Amino acid sequence: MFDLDGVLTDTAEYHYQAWKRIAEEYGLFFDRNANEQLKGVSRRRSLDLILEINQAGQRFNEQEKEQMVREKNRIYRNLLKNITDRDILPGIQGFLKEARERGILLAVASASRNADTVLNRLGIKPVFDYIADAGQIARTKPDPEVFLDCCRNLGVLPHSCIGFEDSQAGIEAIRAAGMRSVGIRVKVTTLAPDLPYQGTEELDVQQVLDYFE
Ligand code: B16
Ligand code: MG
Repeated sequence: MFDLDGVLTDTAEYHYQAWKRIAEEYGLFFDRNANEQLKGVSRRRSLDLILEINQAGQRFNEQEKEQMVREKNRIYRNLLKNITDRDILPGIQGFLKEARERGILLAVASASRNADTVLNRLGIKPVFDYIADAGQIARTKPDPEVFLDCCRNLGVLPHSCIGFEDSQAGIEAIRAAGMRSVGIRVKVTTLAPDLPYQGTEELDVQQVLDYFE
């Protein structure tokens, strides 16, 4: 099961640029370090984290917060127009192809409501047996809900699944689901991935399978 942003492609930069514009517009502090905390968490939770960092939770009413989230998504979706299959991270296409040839079921477990658009633009949607719909997932990572949803829809038990993640929240979600985790350049603060890699170009199907055998 694959996370999208940071594992299949790197949309984190676009998320960052969109939030940065919102932060500037509303006079809030936001930098790349703060952006790390936003990886893998939902759009609304991302805004709440930015407001927490700024101790500004009370400064905006609910309507304003909804407006900020809407605006951020509009900016982000505009940036997504730049994405093509050249944005698939190195090694990913070969890795997915080999896994598929070996009959391994593949799913996308992303917190992004834009996952479908991104996968379409990357041209890799048909590779997957199931793509979770973030709009139907109530609890964001580190809650295991999105991974358990994938297990249910693939008809497999969590302990026989491997999750690929780049975020700390994602690694915690995989662990909470009862699955094994592969980390892609995870900035570990609490829980380390079972099998860490420094980049997608290092991924090797046989090595991953041997490790979790
Ligand atoms: P959207 P992932 C996550 O994707 C991003 O890492 C996170 O930064 C973003 O806030 C979240 O998707 C929601 O995205 O605004 O498009 O619904 O890493 O879970 O694939
Ligand atoms: Mg991610």
